[in-house]
Amino acid sequence: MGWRRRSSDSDSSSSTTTSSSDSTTSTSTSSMDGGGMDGGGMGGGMGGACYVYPAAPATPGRVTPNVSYNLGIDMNIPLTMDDGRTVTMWGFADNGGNMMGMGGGGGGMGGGTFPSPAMRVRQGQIVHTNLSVNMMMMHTVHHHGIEPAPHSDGVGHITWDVANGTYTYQWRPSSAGTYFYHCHTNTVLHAEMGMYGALIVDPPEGPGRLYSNGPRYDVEAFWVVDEVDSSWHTLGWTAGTCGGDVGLNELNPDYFVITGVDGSGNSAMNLPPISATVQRGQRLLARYICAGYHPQRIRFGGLTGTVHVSDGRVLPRPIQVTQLRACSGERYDIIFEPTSRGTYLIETDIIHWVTGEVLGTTRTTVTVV
Ligand SMILES: [Cu+2]
Repeated sequence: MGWRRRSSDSDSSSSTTTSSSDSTTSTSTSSMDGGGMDGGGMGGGMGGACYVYPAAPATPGRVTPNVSYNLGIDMNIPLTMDDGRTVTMWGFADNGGNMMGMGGGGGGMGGGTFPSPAMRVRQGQIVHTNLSVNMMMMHTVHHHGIEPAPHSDGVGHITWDVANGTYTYQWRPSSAGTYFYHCHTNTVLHAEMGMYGALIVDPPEGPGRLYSNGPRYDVEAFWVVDEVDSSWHTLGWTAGTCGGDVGLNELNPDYFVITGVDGSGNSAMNLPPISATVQRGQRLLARYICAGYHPQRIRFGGLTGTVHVSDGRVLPRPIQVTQLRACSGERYDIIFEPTSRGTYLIETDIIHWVTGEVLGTTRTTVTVV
């Protein structure tokens, strides 16, 4: 199913064949250089020369959902950094679904935010994510850690990319915890550009417990930590996939963000952006997502937390931690029960995966009253 891009720009006579049984499409190469910049910069709206755009198929096995999200694309989301500079992010827009905000960064003209709005569903519900793309470009929604049928998995090149039209990803979460969703087309670039959001799976009884018969919590915090290499943020959506080398093997981040806010603390204007306040005796559930590419180390500023769930699966035994290391795509559900008043600094170091150098640090706080 789906589409395949040509093997190289120079393969000018190639034909592209869909593998689904219903259509076969041949294309000829346009005269455009498909070297990755044909998206025309930040907006990236024009099509990639090496792509074909089949219509979105019907979702196999489609049934009536319990919950639906209707997503569009926004590739012009301004994010203001600590130093006053604005970097363009991409994201999903909630075009009528029942999504909740995440307190993210800038809002784009197309209604998108960075991070994209969070999805929140209950274990066992049938969910439809309807992604509409109408701009001669391709994107997907991959619900990371969920296990749908292959045609609803949203992994570009392997399952369905959405070009012109609307495709419904049908899925049903089987395990409560913290997940995230992201675009999986030209993933190295599109995820870096910000095309992701949190995905919370509550137990069937709803929020307030981490999982069925699991620990309760009173307050939630979303710690979604990422790095930004602003030199990537003028590329078009096909960059690097049509034969050109645009340097996507070199990620040199100059900004470090937590839940859509530059938390590098490199200006006097910086304030802890997404601070949580909890009363003594209450339980704080921190939903931590490593959304970057470099490894991270999150430190809890003197608080001790208990990890109950990792990557959407309950641990055999809870683990007490004062810090954690995480790699790309990992999630941890950590419960804090602070007993002393104070303000605790939650810092996440972004660590170069080869040299071990700390490239930057994001900061937020937990205030115990
Ligand atoms: Cu995308």
